[in-house]
Amino acid sequence: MTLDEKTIQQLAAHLEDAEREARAVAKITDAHPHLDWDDAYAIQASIRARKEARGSRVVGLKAGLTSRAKMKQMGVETPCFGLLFDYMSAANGSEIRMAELIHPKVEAEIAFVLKQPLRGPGCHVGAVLAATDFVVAAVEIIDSRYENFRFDLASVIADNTSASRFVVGDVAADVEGLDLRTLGLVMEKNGEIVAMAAGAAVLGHPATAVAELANHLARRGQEIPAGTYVMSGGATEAIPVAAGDAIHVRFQNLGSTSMRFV
Ligand code: OOG
Ligand code: MG
Repeated sequence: MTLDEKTIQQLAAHLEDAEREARAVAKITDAHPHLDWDDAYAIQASIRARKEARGSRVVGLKAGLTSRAKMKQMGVETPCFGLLFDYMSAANGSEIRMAELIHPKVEAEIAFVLKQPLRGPGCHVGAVLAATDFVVAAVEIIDSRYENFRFDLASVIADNTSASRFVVGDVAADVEGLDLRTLGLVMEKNGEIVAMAAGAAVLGHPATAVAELANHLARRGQEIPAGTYVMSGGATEAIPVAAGDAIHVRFQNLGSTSMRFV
């Protein structure tokens, strides 16, 4: 840690206000170049406290920067973890209002819903699969609060990993009999294919992202509770969207997920 409690709270307010007012700000490491990952997760926790005080609730967890495509696109090599709040959840097929967002991008993800808690250290793919109730298709709408969507790892963690909206598919699949590594997905924007991937794009197996989240939380004395919805991170690079765009992602075995930006 390099920051005092007051600075952490100030930076949390700064980033959360930027989100609520849908306006981009300079990345916080410009003014605080020594800010480390612990500072960044402390800022994220302070954002959580602010939202909970206003009545919002955490409804899931996310891993990000877990695929080569995403790491290369953002120039960051280490996965990050963030929080999904109730107001971020949008129904499959619904409209997403651009006026509430800054410069959104969409990414296709495989999401897990747990039936048992997961606790690190040493959490691995096998433990995740054993604890999984079912998997579902998901699309995350990320919206960095930073100008030009440019950041470093500490800045993006503090900004709750660009979390903004997410859409969950309606097919709940048992992991038994499903090879999540070869599960394919195809993303279309306005009827044209813009990205495609297989589950293995995410750390070799998307359950690895969930295991890494459990191991990350263990370092903070926490676990992933039973029942948690966890997004494993974009398998493809993120695709920018504008008002009028329709996104449709077809997942092998998991149905499809769509939304329209208005
Ligand atoms: C950070 C969030 C990354 C993912 O799935 O890789 C993320 C960003 O790229 O803005 O959610
Ligand atoms: Mg994501």
